Amino acid sequence: MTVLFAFYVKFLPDSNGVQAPANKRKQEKYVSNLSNIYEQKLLEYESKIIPNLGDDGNPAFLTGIEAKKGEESLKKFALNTVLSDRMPLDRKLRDPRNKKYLGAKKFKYNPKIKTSVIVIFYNEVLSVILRTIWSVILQTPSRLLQEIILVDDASTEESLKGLLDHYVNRRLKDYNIKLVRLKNRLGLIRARLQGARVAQGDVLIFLDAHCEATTGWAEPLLSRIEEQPTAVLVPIIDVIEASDMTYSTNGNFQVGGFSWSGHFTWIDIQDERDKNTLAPVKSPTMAGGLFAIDRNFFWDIGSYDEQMDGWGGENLEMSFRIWQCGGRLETVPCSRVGHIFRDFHPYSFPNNKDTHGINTARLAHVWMDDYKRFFFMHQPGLENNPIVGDLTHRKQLRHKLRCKPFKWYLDNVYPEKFVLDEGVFAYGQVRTEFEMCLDDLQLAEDKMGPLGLYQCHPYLAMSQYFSLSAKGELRKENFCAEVFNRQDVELTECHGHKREQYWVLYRNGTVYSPSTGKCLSSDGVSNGNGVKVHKCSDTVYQRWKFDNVNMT
Ligand code: UD2
Ligand code: MN
Repeated sequence: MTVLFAFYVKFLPDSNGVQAPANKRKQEKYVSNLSNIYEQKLLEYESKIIPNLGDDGNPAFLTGIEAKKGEESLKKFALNTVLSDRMPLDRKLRDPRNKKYLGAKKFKYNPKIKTSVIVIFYNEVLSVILRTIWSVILQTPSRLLQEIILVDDASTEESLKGLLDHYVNRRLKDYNIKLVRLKNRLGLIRARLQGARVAQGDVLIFLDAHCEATTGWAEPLLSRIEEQPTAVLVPIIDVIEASDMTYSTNGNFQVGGFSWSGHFTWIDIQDERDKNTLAPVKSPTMAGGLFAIDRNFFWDIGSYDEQMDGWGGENLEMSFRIWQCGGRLETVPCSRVGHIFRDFHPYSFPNNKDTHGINTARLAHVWMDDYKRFFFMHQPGLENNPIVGDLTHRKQLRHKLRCKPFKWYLDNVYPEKFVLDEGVFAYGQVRTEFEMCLDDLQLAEDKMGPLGLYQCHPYLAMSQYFSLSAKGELRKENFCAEVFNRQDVELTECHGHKREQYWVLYRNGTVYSPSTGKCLSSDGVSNGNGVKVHKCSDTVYQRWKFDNVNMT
């Protein structure tokens, strides 16, 4: 193991945090005693591992008191840590790649470059981190693996200190593992940067500390970078269940999108031809945790925004930057890595800062040009807030790299993205003559619910922002007003096929539903309830006024 003194390395503290005595001989004895203690601990831990548990990625179960403890740990850490501790660290997984293509000659890769794999962690479970490392060691041909770099973002968890050092020294001594200990918690963005700074491989592959790499995962990533160093690649991210560690392959894979509120979303592949191919598929954004990038290109294109703190936003920042500044982002379907998706963050953030919001405000200012208006409609409090910090360096970077405008990105990389106020018939608040407005009634981003009516807000809030699209959809970002049972109007996922999601706006303010022959009506609807379609009548209840109308 190489321990990097450039950063802070805690020298084998004992579990009570007692410091070693100064005298050299005594110190050597102390270290050897301590090492024995860790070895004991490790042997005890290893003796409890249940052979073959979870093999092939099958669901794993414990029984009795351990099962109960496991369930409790799931509530506390969003992950069954007891189960993970009992599963072999080198568990075998099935080859998750699509068998249909495996024999094909052109999918035999033979890259000649090496990668550094960078795994950052803050208070993750030791067995989960070790399983991540073992999966990389076992699934990556050694000729392709320069090193594994572990970056500890100043974890406070005791098992991640001396015991982890000991494990790396003893059990992983035949592999090139570097352990970087950060003195203070820097957040995942700067932690990754520290890892990248010591990396020597031609390529950097970043992984979260709760992943499992599978057969042949690295070769197609490295091959593609060898052929096209400006391509940044994402494997298919399969799901490892947090409750029973099942490895589930995600059949019809998706690529990355984003919402105007600044969140990463999964989207279906748009081009039908891309669904059944093993060739890399264009991806507008990436989830952020698992990706491969040429090391020089990583630095040339501006690595990360070092002023981003904590968690969140860096993935969209990097995605937009890569595309706008001359790179490409692609998902590689025959490279697959499992990731434990957790229901909540098992760790807290210093000062409870909304780092996702602040980081996204930074990227919106730097990369999104005028389109940042949509993000700040969701987060008005961040628009002119000094908490967002100085942006000079990132703006200079954009200038220096002569990056393209965000509009170019939307038009060329993500043309499916619905822009709320472009190419639409009308947009904004939609009011009745009684100062009531259409309102999504705070519909969650992924659920359907009634299209409601609510007192108009004096300022424009996203819950009252609607567009009448070029296709005649009365819609939010991804949800469209659809008539059900010929009377109720629900917001549901847009399907793009008109039918009950088709609306026509007349000059007098009537909003007509051709599929039912009825009109959108506020008649008898009280504050906070759903609007209906009724037989068309020329009454005030069927007149709607959009803030902005583009009809001629
Ligand atoms: C997703 C990404 C994650 C990151 C994040 C946005 C995937 C699968 N995961 O969230 O990599 O891009 O979106 O920022 O794409 N960590 C630290 N220091 C901290 C907090 C976290 O080192 O202060 C580590 C953590 O131990 C983990 C990694 O950062 O290894 C990512 O954190 P996460 O797993 O909680 O994020 P996730 O998967 O929800
Ligand atoms: Mn993660």
